Amino acid sequence: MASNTYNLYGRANSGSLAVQIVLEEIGAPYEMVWVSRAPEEVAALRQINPTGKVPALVLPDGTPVFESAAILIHLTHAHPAANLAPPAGTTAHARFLQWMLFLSSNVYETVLRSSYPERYSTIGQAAANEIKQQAVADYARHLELIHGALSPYVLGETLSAADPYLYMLTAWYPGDLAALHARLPKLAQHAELLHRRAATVKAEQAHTGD
Ligand SMILES: N[C@@H](CCC(=O)N[C@@H](CS)C(=O)NCC(=O)O)C(=O)O
Repeated sequence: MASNTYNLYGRANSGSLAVQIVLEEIGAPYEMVWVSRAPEEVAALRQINPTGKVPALVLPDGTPVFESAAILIHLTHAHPAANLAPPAGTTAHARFLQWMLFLSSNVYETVLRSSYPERYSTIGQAAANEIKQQAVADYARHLELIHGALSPYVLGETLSAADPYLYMLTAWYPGDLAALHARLPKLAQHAELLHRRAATVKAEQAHTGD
């Protein structure tokens, strides 16, 4: 009998959190495969995801998929009954794709630039401080932009896969998160709404530690 179970490759406090929340929201069966930063575990992960990063999702038919936005968008298509995205081809779906790609290519990018600033210069650590400062400023600017759209969710009244994604990325903000929430109250309300959901609670329990 064919399996209907997903395998989610993740690491505590990493991008696998949003995918796990969405799998929980859907109610799809999945197993977590925790990958540490140990070189042998990262080498094994490269068999699934050649970039050596998490998250990666192995679909029930055995196909591995990487890139968080692609995984999340795929899950909304594979499980339409969960209603985590508007129907494909509609204007509302165009808006959904816009924010998914914005989160992936802008917000997630600033997470990585602020977490690994030494990778963004040929002089490594020597430039890390300035690169990180600029990344944190860009991070806040991107969150400010999406804040303007929140009502209370990214797409309005209905939760979508963009919401756990935004929730995860906002929580990682490396500046003063309390000050950011005070300045962007709809972002604080969004975090509160998402934090209370049973799917988030369950995924966050699994995602503690490193
Ligand atoms: N564009 C990728 C980024 C994934 C990514 O950078 N993941 C981080 C964890 S949040 C990672 O694995 N970092 C390890 C490294 O860069 O060495 C995605 O959206 O899935």
